[in-house]
Amino acid sequence: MNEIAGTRVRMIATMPFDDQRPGTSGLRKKVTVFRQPRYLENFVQSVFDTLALPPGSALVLGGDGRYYNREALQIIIKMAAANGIGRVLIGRDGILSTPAASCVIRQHGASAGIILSASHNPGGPQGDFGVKVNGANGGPAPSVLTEAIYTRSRALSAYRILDAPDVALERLGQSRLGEMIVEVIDPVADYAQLMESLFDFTAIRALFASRFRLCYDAMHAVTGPYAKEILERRLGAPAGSVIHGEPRADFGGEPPDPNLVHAHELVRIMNGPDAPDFGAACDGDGDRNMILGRRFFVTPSDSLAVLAANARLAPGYAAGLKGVARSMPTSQALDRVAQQLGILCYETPTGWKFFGNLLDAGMITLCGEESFGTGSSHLREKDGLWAVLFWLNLLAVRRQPVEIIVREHWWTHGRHFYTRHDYEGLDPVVARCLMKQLRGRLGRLRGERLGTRRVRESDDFEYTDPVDGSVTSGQGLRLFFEEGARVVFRLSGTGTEGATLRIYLEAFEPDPARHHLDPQQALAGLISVVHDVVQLRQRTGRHAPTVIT
Ligand code: VG1
Ligand code: CO
Repeated sequence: MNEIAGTRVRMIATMPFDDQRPGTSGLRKKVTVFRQPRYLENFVQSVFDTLALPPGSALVLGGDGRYYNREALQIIIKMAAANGIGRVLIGRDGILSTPAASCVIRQHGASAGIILSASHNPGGPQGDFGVKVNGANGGPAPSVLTEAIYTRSRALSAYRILDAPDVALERLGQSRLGEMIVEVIDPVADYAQLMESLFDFTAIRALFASRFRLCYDAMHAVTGPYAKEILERRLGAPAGSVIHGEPRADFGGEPPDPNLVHAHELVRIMNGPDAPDFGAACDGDGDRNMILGRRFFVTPSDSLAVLAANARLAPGYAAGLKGVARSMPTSQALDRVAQQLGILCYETPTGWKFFGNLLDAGMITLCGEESFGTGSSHLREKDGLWAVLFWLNLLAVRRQPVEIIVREHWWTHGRHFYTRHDYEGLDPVVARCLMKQLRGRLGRLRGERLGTRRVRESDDFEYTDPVDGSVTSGQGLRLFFEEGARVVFRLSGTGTEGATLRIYLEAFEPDPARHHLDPQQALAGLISVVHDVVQLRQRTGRHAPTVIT
């Protein structure tokens, strides 16, 4: 046993676990799973072994404040010290939103980061927990690395931890743990400064000084302190503009998921008689966003396209966009903007990690996903508050209602009707079998007429990264119909219970006379086609999706 400055490094024998394969966004499991003896330790040691950081490296640590955040952090801090990390930067009280962690890694030149979050999944003792690993660029570890971590986790026989008391995380400043420096930092400062450098805060302050009103729902999650500092203190939004701004370990008992179902109070306010001009919400760890106008919902795919089309209005993007990217299931509204701007639009698999190379190589400036994720080259995670500030900047310049801005966008570019139907909690065997059989039929479906539409093309999405040439296959089954309509089937990689089937539906409508339609109505034909083609009811016993977004 080694002695480090009076504290002992202990090697603890562990048994490998076989279920520590990270999914779309880190390792996500029930809290009860993470609290099993040696479970967290096993994964974290696998991370340290795989990263193999040079001794003395700096590591950023923080989480979304959910149940088990603090206990897990104390374990990770002691393991970092025992694994030769030179310095850890930790958000006060163990708090860092996912985008803020990305920001801190980049600004402080850290070699890596570990973010504790299960994003928008429920919190509390019976809820979910998660561990994400980010690299020196501030972005999620690429698949090769997460696979290597998984391989290591199945072979590990011992982990290293410092025998030391817990570290105080309440006060800013430096302390020592063995030979490692522990630096507790303000979780908001670096991030808020970055936002000020990108957007026209003077114009947004002037907007708030007029009669403009905002309702921002932090969903009792990590963005509360960020939103209060930036929106209320720095930008002058009236006190109370931020609702549910106190972070809680169980997010107030509801999933911190910014959609029309879970952000119900915000939705009620925005649909009410005296609705504010602008509504927004972010998720548990602050990387997702939902944008609302008065009695108007902006789909994430449209939001991304509108931001791309208006990017020059924000000082940080005044020079124009180098290129853009969207995850494959995200609607093709962005592609039309890119075409008009004369820039390339890349199509990547689901998950933010696939944008990292394109951003690092300077090939894209803006990117996003249909799942309420939007971001840019300013850091390497999707960024909820950033999207809200981008919209505020746009509204401050254009001084038009959100709804008018989106309708004008449709008028110019045409409307991509879009919806996602999720079937949650399916029997994993049934879900896998459904996908397998559809995959087997893809070729035969080509040219066939389904309902009123003909299948023009079909495939199983495979991505070749244009930067490093790596190939990622099996990323979603696609049916392309005539006139740009499309259906995509994929299984979720973030759930912790059963399997979730996601069905993404899209149809293009150039005719402004039809732009007022409800997406469920406009897509009704495609929806019924989908049910028939995979015999959804017969196989799953479900008559309707669990969640529609
Ligand atoms: C979901 C979304 C995906 C997103 C991921 C992580 O993944 O569909 O677009 O990148 O969540 O977001 P899946 O595999 O369940 O479809 V977050 O805010 O949970 O970090
Ligand atoms: Co999230």
